[in-house]
Amino acid sequence: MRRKLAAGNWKMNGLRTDLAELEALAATFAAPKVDILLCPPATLLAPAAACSGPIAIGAQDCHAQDSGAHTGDVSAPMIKDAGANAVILGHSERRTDHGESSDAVRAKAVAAQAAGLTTVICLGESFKQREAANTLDIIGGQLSTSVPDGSTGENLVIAYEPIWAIGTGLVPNLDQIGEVHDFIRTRIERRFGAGVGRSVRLLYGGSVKPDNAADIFGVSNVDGALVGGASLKCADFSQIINAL
Ligand code: G2H
Repeated sequence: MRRKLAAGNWKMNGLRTDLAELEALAATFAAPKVDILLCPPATLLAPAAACSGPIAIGAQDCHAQDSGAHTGDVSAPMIKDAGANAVILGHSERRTDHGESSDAVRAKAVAAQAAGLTTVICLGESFKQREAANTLDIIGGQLSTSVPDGSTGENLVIAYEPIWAIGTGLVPNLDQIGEVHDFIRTRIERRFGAGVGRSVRLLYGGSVKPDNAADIFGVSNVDGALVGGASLKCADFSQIINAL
């Protein structure tokens, strides 16, 4: 039985004063019935980990190497050292803004899993690709290349985030969400075997809000959500978590 997971992605938002939202969340969910993960910007990882209580803390990216001459980058061991235990990888904003290929995402995931981090690997099609009926081909390709061998139900979470749904208020219909999640489940069962394949959690991401979360969580093979804008405020994120 997979434990539900509500993950928040603050993206490039958050100053130290905003940790009050995390503290409020930790107080609200002192004994959570689901797993909760919050991914603030790198500057807040250590202070967030110090005040997050039962809420796990994750980063939003990492480098593929553990250390070295890579100005501005943060490595997986550094993230672990800051008190975090997860990292989002391959978000479409990284793939688009930083030209990250699925090969690059896999290299980062290998490093992150070796450092003991859970990797939340993001996949998603553009609107043009969906209109051209290429969604499953795109997702299948990203999935096979981005996810490393050796992944398990403990160190891998997959987030399906259609690019056109991110921050737009647009959401695929429930059949479309179910089709992609079922497809991902089938693929990972085939690759990793039924045991591991059934233990990996699949999240939906893209404009998840308090008013649509319950419907989305009712879709087969949706084990939770990766939430952007609505994770910034405790009140909104709490409603989404309670819908799980
Ligand atoms: C998708 C999501 C979080 P939002 O990027 O990863 O953001 O919920 O704001 O669409």
